[in-house]
Amino acid sequence: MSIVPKDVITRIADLNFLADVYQGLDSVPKTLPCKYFYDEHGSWLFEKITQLKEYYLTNVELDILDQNIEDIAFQLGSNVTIIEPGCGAGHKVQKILNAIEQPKTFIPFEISAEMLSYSVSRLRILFPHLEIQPLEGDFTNKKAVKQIISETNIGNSSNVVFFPGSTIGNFSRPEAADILRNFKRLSGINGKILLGIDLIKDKETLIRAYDDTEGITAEFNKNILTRINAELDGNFDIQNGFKHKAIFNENDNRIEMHLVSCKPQVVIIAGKCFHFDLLETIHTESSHKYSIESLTSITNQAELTLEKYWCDHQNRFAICLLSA
Ligand code: AVJ
Repeated sequence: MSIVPKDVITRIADLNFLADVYQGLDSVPKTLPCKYFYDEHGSWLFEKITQLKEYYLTNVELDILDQNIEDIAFQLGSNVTIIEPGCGAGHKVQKILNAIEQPKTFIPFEISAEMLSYSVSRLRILFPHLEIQPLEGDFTNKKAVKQIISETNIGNSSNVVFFPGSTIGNFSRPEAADILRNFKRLSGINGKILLGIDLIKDKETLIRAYDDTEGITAEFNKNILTRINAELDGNFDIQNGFKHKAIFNENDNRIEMHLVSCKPQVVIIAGKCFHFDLLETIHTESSHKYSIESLTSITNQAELTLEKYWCDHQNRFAICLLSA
């Protein structure tokens, strides 16, 4: 880090980003954390992805919610507090808040301050009588979760942790079990977790969902390089240097997104050089796919019980109700 030019890195957020990028690109094989896809442009690209025909996940999950909303609301009970880690704009929770009887409080838990204030303002207009208590923070951080529990009285009520969208898929299976353990703490006494998972299906459908014909996912993947160039004084050749690739890793039942180097090349980031061989890849994201059985092994590890789940007719996606 000593070689970072003085005037280049000015913000703490940039420093964390830089440290993660250096660590990832010094690893063998090279990696970059997928959370850095989501700056303003990346979040917008992801919104575009959710509207692609090939990316079935979002629409199928919204349909499952719509088709089963009465039963889901019944299972969640009345007068509950809903916590949504990584809530984004809050479009999915809107359906839940509409359906349950007298929701008590909504707690959006979000790492991006801009996204958090946007979704809070939006939901305050839609639900003027609902109490909204925004929490800014990283739900993967155990310490942050502990602090929230000790500073609020979340732990003493019955809450629902809502975690839709297959976000859990971005984590390895041991990490996923850890996150569910954290959520169990957040859910309080007799707490519940409503979790969206993408189900294992044929390889072709999965790869199409992560390598669309319009190239939006490719642009989303490359956005991490665009950010490194803009924010960390990098010189990636975005146009011709790297190609988007999606593969299905059958051993781990996960889609992997990679950026493949089209040539032997050296890239400089804030003064530090990284060498890439021809066809060397940067692994940028994993998206784990589940069966109900493989989910059960994770919920067992987190000492949670799978109470009920709702699927679409083609078994593409499932919304699962877990209880503490
Ligand atoms: C937002 C993590 C659920 O893994 O399917 C979409 C992100 N990556 N296309 C996913 C994503 C490529 C998405 N999640």
